[in-house]
Amino acid sequence: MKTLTTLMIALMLISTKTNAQDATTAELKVKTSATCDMCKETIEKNLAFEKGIKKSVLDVESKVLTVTYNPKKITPEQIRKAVSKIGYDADDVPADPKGYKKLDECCKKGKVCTDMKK
Ligand SMILES: [Cu+2]
Repeated sequence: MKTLTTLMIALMLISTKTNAQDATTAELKVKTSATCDMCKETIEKNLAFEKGIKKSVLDVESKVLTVTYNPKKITPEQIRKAVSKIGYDADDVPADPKGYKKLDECCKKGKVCTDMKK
């Protein structure tokens, strides 16, 4: 019985430690309306200035933006809003018209940059 108690305490300590590490780092995947490498650059650069965001990587192919962030400093809603402000859809948050207007012509929805180069 004593062994079991010791084991349980040990397990509790281990899980507390893991939780403490996870508390400042979380990952969020956001579906965006990005279309090309320029969109990728725009989004990643802009998000780098956002407080609480540690890293953001956009996969152009799937349009999914993976954000590594500190949940104590920023919420998923705020991250989606930040992406919208840049001019892109973020999951169910539509692109902010002001940000969208500033985007390069080829980065606007429904357009493909490779078509513009032809
Ligand atoms: Cu683009």
